[in-house]
Amino acid sequence: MSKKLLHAGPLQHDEVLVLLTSLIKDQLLPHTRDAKPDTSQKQVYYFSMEFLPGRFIETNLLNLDLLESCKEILRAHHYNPDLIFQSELDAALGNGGLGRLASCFLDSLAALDFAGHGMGLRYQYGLFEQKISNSKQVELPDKWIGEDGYPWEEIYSEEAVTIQFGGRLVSGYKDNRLTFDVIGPERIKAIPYQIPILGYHNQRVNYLTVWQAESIPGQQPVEFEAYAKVKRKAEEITEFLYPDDSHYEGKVLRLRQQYFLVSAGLQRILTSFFKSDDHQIFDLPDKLSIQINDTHPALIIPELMRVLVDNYKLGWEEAWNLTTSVISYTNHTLLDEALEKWPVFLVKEQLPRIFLIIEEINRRFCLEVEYKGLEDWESFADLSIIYQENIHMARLAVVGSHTVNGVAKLHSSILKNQLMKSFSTHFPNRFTNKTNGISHRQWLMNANPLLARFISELIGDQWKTDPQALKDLLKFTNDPDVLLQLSAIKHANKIRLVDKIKAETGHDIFVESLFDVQIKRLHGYKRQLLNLLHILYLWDVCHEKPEAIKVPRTFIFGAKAAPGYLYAKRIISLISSVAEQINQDPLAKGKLNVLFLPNYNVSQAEWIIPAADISEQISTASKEASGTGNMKMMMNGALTIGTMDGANIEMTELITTEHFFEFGIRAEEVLAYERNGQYSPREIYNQDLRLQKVLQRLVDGSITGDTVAFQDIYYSLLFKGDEYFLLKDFGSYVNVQNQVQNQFLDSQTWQKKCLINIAHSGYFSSDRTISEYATDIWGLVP
Ligand code: GPU
Repeated sequence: MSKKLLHAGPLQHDEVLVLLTSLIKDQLLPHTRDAKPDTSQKQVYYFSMEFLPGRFIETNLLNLDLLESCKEILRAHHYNPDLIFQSELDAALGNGGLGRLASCFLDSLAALDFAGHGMGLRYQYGLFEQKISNSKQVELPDKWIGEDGYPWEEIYSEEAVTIQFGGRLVSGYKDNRLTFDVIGPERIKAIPYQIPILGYHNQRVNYLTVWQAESIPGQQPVEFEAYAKVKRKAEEITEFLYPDDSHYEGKVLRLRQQYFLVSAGLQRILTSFFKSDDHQIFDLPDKLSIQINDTHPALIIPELMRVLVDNYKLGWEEAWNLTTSVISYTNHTLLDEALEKWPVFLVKEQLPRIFLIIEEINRRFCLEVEYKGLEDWESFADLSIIYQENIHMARLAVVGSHTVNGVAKLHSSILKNQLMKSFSTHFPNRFTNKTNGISHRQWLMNANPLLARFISELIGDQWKTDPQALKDLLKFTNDPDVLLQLSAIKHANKIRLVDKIKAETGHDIFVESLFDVQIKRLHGYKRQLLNLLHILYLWDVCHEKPEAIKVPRTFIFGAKAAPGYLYAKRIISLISSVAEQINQDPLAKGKLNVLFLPNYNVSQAEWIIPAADISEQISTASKEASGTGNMKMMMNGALTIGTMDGANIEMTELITTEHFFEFGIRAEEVLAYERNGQYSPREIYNQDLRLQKVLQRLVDGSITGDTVAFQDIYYSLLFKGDEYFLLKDFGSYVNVQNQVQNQFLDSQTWQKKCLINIAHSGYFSSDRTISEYATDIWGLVP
């Protein structure tokens, strides 16, 4: 136990947390059923370079059915449970949607009583902490592991494995087989740490295993400098998370991270598999499924082949059948800049045997296609896994998996019918859709206890284990009392947020205003800039026709930009600068308030989402694979303003467009413009006076007093083609935003729409998503 607890007197918040954590970990876990994994059940491993669990204390208490009683006891002893829970560190081993999805999936796997585990990396530094200084993003290291380690994890030093990089490949011939030996490889130790993932009221315990790299003692050269270098080179593998979201960087360290994860993870899985005496290698597909979260862990395909062929001496065909039966791949983006392509020379140098296997996979695949006739393919250029000195990881992942899925209907359909058309023609049954989901335990029960309690008062507790039962709320759509209470809950959540923001930033927010929220990573395609253009427009209205602003609004932004993504950082500067000007403009007072909340993360999201009135999901159609923030806000009774993109489309199918603020051009139109190059932002600009005024503000000095300050952004829209079609969608966005304010005036109708949104949000529980993966991809029996 922590040394800190040895003082006399009342316990500090973090000390109470230490006690609660140890209580859960040490006392409760050994009594739960699967403290030792039951290997007769098929095991699923979710391989991901990112996990974004946030804090565990409330989740674990909730799952153990101790949350309410624990809160009561704390209150009885004059502790504020919220303050205690908030003293837990927020583990940010991920960037955004992809990592958070992985964590929601682990939560659902355990809740549905599947043996489904996570495999990831234990980065010493998670996603950077963001500060805003002089309107600019500043990145600070996120040292999330405390002095006493991380309270939820357990180290298993004795189960460390060795990972090999580099070396010289020597082929030979033995027992009628080709053999491959790597001479003089660099060897690095991988140490597993396990974080328990508890099921909801079902006593299940699964694990998230995260690996840490260390140098191997005894191997190091004795000379100090050489020793330090070797140690450094090993440890740097798990030193930090690459802060890029949906963007790929061909850095050798990232490649080493990826191989380190798959090689370590696979060794652990196979060791545990063979612990059961009756398990034979050919049983693998019956006992094991591996899901890869985007292509980041796609090297598991050649790695499993290497192990089966070189270590277990299987023939290529046998090994290939096992590999493709075990592995399946989820694609999370169509954006070209996010599709990983590893330079051949890097892979050859770092992983010589793996490279050879990829070449062989590719050789056989190309032959197979050629044999069938090349007609579906333009040329080898669009089918070869290795092309122009690059390894196309998405192609490798498709060829080496039995199932490939996208994460929302539209995305899966573009993936199948456009981006990977030739592949889906060749493998007609391989492509499928699994629309994303979110954990309703985390995002409704934990984040919004007031709403959760109210829902249970109305329809009982069934929705907690069967979220689609939220539909029972539809009975109350015309009940004025219920709608009034719903509005009171939103109000209380808004006060909770306002107080917190006041305490942390000193900023005053008008609670009665409409809270208009855009929280997500900063990306050109997510179009935070379009939101800002609308704000600039409203600012003009404040000056020219103030009576047109009928509803005061608070715009809330939260977003981190990848440190190397300069355009995204410029938009953060712009938002912060505009916020500063508007918030001190007397003519905007009581009408417009703009906030950029620094350091957006999972814990912040838990405060903001229950307080949102409007959820901004305004990506350029076809660019957002799914989105999951859209689902979280819907479930918490916000109305969505959005384009027909990602899961927004399914949302409107559930609730009808009457309960959704739709705007903007459709995906087909965007894709057509991209093909024919005929989009002209200039033309739109010339015809829209509002737009002219708004864009002039970027270069007339009215934001910072400096006319060149935002010239680059102005240029990107007017002279550099407006890649994300902001000007094209500006008019319809402004119009629909105007409908938003008109409808907000009629509180009862508004609340009715909120209720309808909540009632249909059960479909977006990750329990539904995971059930679909389980049945359709992993072949699990519920
Ligand atoms: N996404 Br690829 C990430 O967050 N990071 C990535 O590296 C890649 C995708 C997101 C998608 O942008 C988002 O639309 C989706 O909802 C999420 O993955 C989960 O599927």
